Amino acid sequence: MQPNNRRLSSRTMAFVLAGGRGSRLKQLTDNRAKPAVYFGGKTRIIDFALSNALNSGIRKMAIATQYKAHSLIRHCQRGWSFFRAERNEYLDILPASQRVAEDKWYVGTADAVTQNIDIIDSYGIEYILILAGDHIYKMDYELMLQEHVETNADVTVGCLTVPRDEAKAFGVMHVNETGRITSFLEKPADPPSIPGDPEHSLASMGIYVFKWSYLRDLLLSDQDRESSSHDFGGDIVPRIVETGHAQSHRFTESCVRHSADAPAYWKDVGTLDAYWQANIDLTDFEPELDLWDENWPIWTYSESTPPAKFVHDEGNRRGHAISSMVAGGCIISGTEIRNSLLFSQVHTNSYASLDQSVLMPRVNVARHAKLNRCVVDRGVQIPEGLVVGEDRATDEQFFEVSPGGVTLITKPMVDAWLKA
Ligand code: ADQ
Ligand code: ADP
Repeated sequence: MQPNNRRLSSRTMAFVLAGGRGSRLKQLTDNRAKPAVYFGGKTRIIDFALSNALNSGIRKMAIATQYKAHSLIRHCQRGWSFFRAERNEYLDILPASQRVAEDKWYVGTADAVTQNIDIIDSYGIEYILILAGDHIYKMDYELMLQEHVETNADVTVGCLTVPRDEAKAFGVMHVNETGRITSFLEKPADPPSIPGDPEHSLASMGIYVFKWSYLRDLLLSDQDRESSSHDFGGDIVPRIVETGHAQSHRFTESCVRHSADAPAYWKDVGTLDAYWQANIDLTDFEPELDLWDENWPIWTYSESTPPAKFVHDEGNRRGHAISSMVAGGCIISGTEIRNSLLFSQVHTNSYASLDQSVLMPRVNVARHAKLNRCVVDRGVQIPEGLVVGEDRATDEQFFEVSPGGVTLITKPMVDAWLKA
């Protein structure tokens, strides 16, 4: 890459859409937006998009929030407050606050940008990169910006190949040999496949690059269109595709991977099963998602904690964890832990065991508890003797069990179990 090309990122802002609920994550998003859900033992989902932007050289960011935004806002304020206006760096949190009309929250993703046009204007940027705050991946956006400029496109859409039977959840496109998008269907019931590859479709990642002056005009004209749902995938992108000026950018060209032959990693951890699997995959001998890469760190807010501690209990049972990730502040006393992921400040006690489970911060596991294939929400006190993951019918009585057999445990569920 030419050193001067890197300057595109310095003329760009990242606008992160973080307002959606993510209802397929069940009770995990009862109190927090999907981008604020914990992932990977230390971070939250939104940290991936923000870290990609930062590592790509972008120093101006805004985060549009709406649904249950409190813990998301708190996290961003604590972890992402190092931007300095005197160095021309900004990070603004933009809650839906009915800035344009008194009766309008953010109606759709495009409307979240429209309602903040004046703030974006004040950044003095040339390009805007629209990101979703709810995907796990590593990507150098500078390469996408370069393709946008080199192909003289009005919009550039990040895309990747997905199995055709999963493509219903995405915007699906066809492209020509130069990467121009020739058709775009938002969440089609019967997704078209890639020509010559009937098993796969080319899906939009929901991330877009525009020249700001161009998008600004388009949004203002879209604002009054009765028929528009003011959504990028539903309205804005299909309109530009019709003009022939929409470009695709393949994720494989711009992903950051730890070895050239490693697959490109991108996950929408939108369901309980996908969320659990992506977390547990990190306990693999060599995980596909490399969180150890010093050249592409995932930044986050983390509490100041002492190191994790493993202790023999008084009966000389060894607290130990095998093929697991254990964050700072945890105390593992006489517990056997396998293939699990423990966020900070988790305390576990004698005779307990954890297998293939994800425990969010400040969970406490009392004696004789046994958890298998569980996701435990922040702060839950697992009572003495609770056994989950051995008998599906019993688990379903009190907890949320996914189609793939993963059990979600939250505080109200444990309260109900205690009362029964
Ligand atoms: P979806 O992800 O289904 O499809 P959407 O629900 O609009 O689209 O969410 C996109 C992003 O915007 C998410 O990060 C969400 O949190 C956020 N968001 C949703 N509504 C918002 C609002 N009113 N205000 C602020 N933020 C909001 C999109 C594209 C598809 C593409 C997939 C890829 O429309 O074409 O294939 O992303 O996942
Ligand atoms: P985090 O997402 O940081 O783990 P919590 O699990 O503590 O945060 O809670 C998520 C969000 O849910 C909080 O930021 C708070 O806004 C809201 N919340 C949690 N418990 C309650 C409650 N009892 N009443 C109202 N809001 C709550």
